[in-house]
Amino acid sequence: MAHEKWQLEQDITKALNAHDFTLHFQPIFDLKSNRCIAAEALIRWPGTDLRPDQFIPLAEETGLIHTIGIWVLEAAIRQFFEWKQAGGAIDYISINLSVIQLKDKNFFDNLDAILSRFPIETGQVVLEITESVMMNSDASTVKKLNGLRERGFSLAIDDFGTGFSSLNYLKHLPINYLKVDRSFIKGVPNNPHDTVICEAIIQMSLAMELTIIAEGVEMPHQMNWLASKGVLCAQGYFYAHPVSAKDFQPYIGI
Ligand code: G
Ligand code: G
Ligand code: MN
Repeated sequence: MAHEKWQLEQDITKALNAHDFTLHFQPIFDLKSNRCIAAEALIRWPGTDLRPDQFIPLAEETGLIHTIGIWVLEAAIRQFFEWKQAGGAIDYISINLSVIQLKDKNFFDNLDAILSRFPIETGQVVLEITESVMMNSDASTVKKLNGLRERGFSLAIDDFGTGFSSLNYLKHLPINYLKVDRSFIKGVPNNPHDTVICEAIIQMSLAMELTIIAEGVEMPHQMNWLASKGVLCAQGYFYAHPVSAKDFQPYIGI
């Protein structure tokens, strides 16, 4: 096991040097117009069958996430910049950020360097952070999240609903979006528990002026229920799987 981890760490380092990683993009749809309005960038490792939930946790453990994470930010922001330049009809790009990345003292310098090369509207970038990490955030993390907001970025809580024991933290964090975890979306509208939880999350987000993005929408009845409750955005296999940059372009008219 220890050996496997060590091997994986070596392989990640090699893959970074060889530029082996790539990004896929999952369309995010507007429920009213039924059109693609945005994309979530998701890292892929071609030539292996490793999924990000297999190698991102190790990257977080070893610190390799700093290099991977900056690569993801640069690749996603560059792609968004190019799509905008080409006249793509895309409102924003959503990028997964590991909170550990914020602990790198060079993080903001690296980020500012990316923004100077690809001068996008930072208001059109959503940074997704998982809920469990948000809940445990210390004062210095909160300060850095505020630093991201000051630069204009929007912040989303990813996998919302899977890790909460207190909603108090929501009041103290500079959040704009909630991405409702697909484990709840799965059961609507047939499973009463999932449905009640989703209704509560929707009510709360309205009161707190947070925009909901429903994840993992696979069936038309889920989509219809969400639309009837006033949810504005959704992603999932019902609309589209994550696809390569080239295959994403038709979704935004280029
Ligand atoms: O699409 P998928 O199976 O690949 O993603 C699995 C998990 O990996 C998701 O929870 C997603 O948030 C995470 N993930 C995908 N891409 C990235 C990335 O670029 N950075 C981070 N930190 N997590 C990612
Ligand atoms: O945690 P995060 O939301 O970043 O995870 C995105 C993950 O969800 C990726 O692994 C992506 O491939 C996966 N995904 C996207 N849409 C669907 C869906 O409709 N159903 C399921 N089961 N997984 C999905
Ligand atoms: Mn995500």
